Amino acid sequence: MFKNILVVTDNLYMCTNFQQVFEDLSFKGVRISFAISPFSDKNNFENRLKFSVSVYDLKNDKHVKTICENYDLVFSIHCKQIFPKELVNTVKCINVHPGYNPINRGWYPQVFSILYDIPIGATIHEIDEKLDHGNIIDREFVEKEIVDTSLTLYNKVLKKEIFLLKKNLPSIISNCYSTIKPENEGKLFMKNDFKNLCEIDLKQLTTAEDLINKFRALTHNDYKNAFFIDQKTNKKVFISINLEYGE
Ligand code: 0FX
Repeated sequence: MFKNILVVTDNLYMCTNFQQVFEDLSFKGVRISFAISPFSDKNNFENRLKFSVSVYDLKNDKHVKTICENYDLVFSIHCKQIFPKELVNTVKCINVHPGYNPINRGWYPQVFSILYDIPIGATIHEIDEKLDHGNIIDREFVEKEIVDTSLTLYNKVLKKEIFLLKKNLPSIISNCYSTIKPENEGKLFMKNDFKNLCEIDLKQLTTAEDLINKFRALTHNDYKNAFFIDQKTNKKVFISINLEYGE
């Protein structure tokens, strides 16, 4: 049984849900602490969570040493920093990933799932030295519909992550879970792959289907993702798309 758990996160919604799942399962004699990376704002987290969080910079050796000395299980719940090898080789580290490993490794999996028509889901896995790569504890697909945009598909993935956490947290904390090895190296998309998608070339020939899928993949709430440059004003013009089923 793990006794001292640290959750490192940069996602308030997932952090709140993790905390709720943990509380509902009422583990006896298990201490849990929460931390954010330097990418997040401590005041913002503490005001919303009503408890204190530490700030750990996983690029700082002293911070990593502190984690290694004080915790026996560390979760990455959408932490924006990569766990360094000193950490993953010293303490059991587990990641909750908004994609189905190994086919959706890396950044913004639902974006690439829509764009390249790849299946999508969520995964809980052990962290090794490579990104979204370690042995898989559990994973499930979510259903993608033709009217899904990045936002609606992302929301389904987060729901699946919470479902998987409820299902697997007892065996993970009791250290009696089993794992499977990812079948292959899968696909890995990085933040730059996303950035490179955003500018639409007005002269590029494509099919209507591919263009609609690109707009679906880049429509996420108020984020200004897809854009083209207006020839007259030289200004960026941002684009998002709305889809709904008819009768
Ligand atoms: O926390 P998170 O949901 O997840 C991301 C990565 O996808 C994940 O693989 C990694 N483990 C984690 C640490 O970071 O990311 P987010 O909250 O920054 O963004 C959520 C979604 O919002 C994203 O999937 C796509 C969308 N988005 C985000 C930004 C910043 C956009 O469409 N445009 C943006 O500029």
